[in-house]
Amino acid sequence: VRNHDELVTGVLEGKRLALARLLTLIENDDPLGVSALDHLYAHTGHAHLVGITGAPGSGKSSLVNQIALLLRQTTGGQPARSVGIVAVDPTSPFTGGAVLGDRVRMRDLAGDEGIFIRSMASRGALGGLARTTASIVQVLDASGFDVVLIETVGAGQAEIDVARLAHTTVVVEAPGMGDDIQAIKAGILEIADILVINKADRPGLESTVRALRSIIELGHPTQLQQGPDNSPPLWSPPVLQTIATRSVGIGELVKAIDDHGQYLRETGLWQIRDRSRLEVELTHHIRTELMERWRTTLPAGLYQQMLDDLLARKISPHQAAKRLTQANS
Ligand SMILES: Nc1nc2c(ncn2[C@@H]2O[C@H](COP(=O)(O)OP(=O)(O)OP(=O)(O)O)[C@@H](O)[C@H]2O)c(=O)[nH]1
Ligand SMILES: [Mg+2]
Repeated sequence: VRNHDELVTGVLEGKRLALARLLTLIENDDPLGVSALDHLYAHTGHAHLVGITGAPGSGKSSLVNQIALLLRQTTGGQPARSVGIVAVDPTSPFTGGAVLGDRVRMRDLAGDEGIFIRSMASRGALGGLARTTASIVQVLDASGFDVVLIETVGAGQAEIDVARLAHTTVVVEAPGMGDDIQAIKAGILEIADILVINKADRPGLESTVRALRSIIELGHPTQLQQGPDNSPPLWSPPVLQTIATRSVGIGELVKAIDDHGQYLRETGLWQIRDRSRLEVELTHHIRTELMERWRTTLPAGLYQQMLDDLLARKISPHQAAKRLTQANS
């Protein structure tokens, strides 16, 4: 894959080599990647973007593998779907057999043309984790994958931002984590459309189920199934149980993901979520553009001078910012 057109055509045709090449260009902030993205953008907007987030080791990768395997089959009246997978900063690999005990099925996943897996290290994301992930997801979307699964470790704001890229966010917990309600990050629960307690074969399941259900009920009273007046019915996040290593509960999880997608489309929330996501992206690009323009016109030395003055308490940060932004206008 040499030039721009070849890259764009290759991605639109779902060619793996072109896909891999473009994703690398994007991760490296290469201008060729940016211009290819510009051309691909018109072809995005079809994939169901599903975020899978949760504490380290809760079984996200195992679940992603299982979900992908099931989506490749015709299930519950749904046709087989192609699946793009983005794993952000994975500590456990998707390929190599360690994730799935069943090596035969792992081989199926690795050799399946309808599945594309991309792992990215957050440290390597030059343009910021959320933005680089957004671009990678756009490429997979344009390439025609029906579902894009995005795995992130739910730890900080960056991961929550990544989760916000998704139409549907699945938060994965494991038994024991729910014992201490304080330990459950409110921010993570806030973004959950579906809650999964994986490792349901482990002790402590009941108390985790209870803890999560009570938190959900606080945020989503069951009496409020219908919102005020003509507003769409509210979505109450289901609390599901899975054993990823034994393929238990995966059908219910995939059904919940499909149901949520259908709910978003029927209520018009799909569009609303897309719009607010795109607004965040637009604002980011504007900020970057303006900063770059501002830097190039800044008088030499003024920035360092202002920093020195700040340090010496001669000027406040607010005053310094004013001086710096007015210097070039
Ligand atoms: N007992 C049990 N073990 C599981 C289950 N699901 C996953 N595991 C194991 O838990 C470990 C972690 O699983 P992963 O799928 O790598 O978890 P992860 O959340 O992706 O981990 P990170 O990406 O490192 O945050 C592996 O050893 C899995 O085999 C389950 O349902 N039951
Ligand atoms: Mg993982």
